[in-house]
Amino acid sequence: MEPPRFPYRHPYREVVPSTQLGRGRVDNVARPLHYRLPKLIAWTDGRTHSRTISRRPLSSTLVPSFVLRFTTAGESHGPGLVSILEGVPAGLPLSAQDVDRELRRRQQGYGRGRRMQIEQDAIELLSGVRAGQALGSPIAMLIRNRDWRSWQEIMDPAVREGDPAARRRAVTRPRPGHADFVGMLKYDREDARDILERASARETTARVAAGAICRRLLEEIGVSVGSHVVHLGGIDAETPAELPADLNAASDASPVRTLDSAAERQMVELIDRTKRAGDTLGGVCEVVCRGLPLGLGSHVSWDRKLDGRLAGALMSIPAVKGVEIGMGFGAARVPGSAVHDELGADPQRPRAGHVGRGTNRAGGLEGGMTTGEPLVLRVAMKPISTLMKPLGTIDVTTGEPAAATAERSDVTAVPAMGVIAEAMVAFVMADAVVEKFGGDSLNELRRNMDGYLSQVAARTNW
Ligand code: EPS
Repeated sequence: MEPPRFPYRHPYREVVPSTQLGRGRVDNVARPLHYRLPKLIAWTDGRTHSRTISRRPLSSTLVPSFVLRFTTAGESHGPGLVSILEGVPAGLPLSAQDVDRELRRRQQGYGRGRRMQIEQDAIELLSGVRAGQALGSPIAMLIRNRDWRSWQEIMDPAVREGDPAARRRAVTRPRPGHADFVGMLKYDREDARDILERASARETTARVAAGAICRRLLEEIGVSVGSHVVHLGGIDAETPAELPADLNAASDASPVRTLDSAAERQMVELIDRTKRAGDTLGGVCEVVCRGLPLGLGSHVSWDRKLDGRLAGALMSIPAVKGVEIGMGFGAARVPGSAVHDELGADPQRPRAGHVGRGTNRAGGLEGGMTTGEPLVLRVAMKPISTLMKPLGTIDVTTGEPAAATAERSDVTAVPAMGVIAEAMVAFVMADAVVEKFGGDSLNELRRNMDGYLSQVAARTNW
């Protein structure tokens, strides 16, 4: 695969409320949120600066998060999935449809198996939202598995008469590349189903639900997150010099979520051929986040750097094996003059500190902080490890050589992975926004962000 070509042009318009420009305001303080003490300090000459004292919450995710937290629960063929997101400012306009739209996007994509025809993912909002607005309390969502109907006997949480006989379809031939084998030994289980049900990528439904709420928060401050497939199973997609302003409208229109129609045809054919061969395919998605103000994240400590927070979040997606930021690995091959983005004054770019860079090889991050340029990340997924023409393994009941279990599965889930990657990026960036601007309510967050942007504007009024 060719190294990614940079720069792309990412057209977007910065939306800056008029209150942000030119004037400082006496906007005293954001009240402390659970984990931090944000303070916006106003000077008599109208300038403001913000100070933040952060304390890390006990995070239940892999990723160091500072204010937002989410956790998921649920097995692939159990009764349903649960997603709980905490730390969302009160007053965020929110409906179940906002989340369901994203869940539907995740279910699309050529190459999925029959399961996606069975499920019609939608949330039931259990808490944290009233009359279309977030309350600031934990938001709990339930997504029922329609396939549960066919699995009640096998997945029943209760002991059934005749157990363990009723559950004889035990999975004992672990799939190479899956969590099956190590999970069975580590958790002392005899049936790999006890592992694979939770290791299943079905769990990503609950992530997309949490990410959809984070996306709503970002939208409120003029930030968008989109993705497209740039590679699938050996086929590169041409990326246009200018990405469409509405990236997802363009990529979602393609069955493989790519912007290159010639590559799309080849990818679809390849998926068909691979299915006939009983094999699976991986690929690469690009995620782009536009409209971010400069200065989210921090250079001061390892766990506050956004590079690590983003890479950790993305690498936690099942089957993801690599993340590149900007030029990524390509930056290691060429001299610095071909890597770093030169700065020039640009009065049209208030969110980038009135600086234009011309190129965005850094992918929107310097020193672990946003530069105000679009955030550009590439995420690589390995092929799914359930092969209909199975690889060799052992039967753990006998230790004898065997063909690995071949359960119904997908040929590829790369198009869906882009949507999941968007959700994880939305979570990390929404966390960084609330970390920087604080606020128990959306109004408070907006005021703090306005004050910060006025301060930046005052410093860069060249
Ligand atoms: C998956 C196997 C397939 C996928 C599933 C992930 O499910 P099943 O075994 O029921 O056919 O469809 O993905 C989803 C259910 C989903 O919602 O994305 C696996 O083993 O990881």
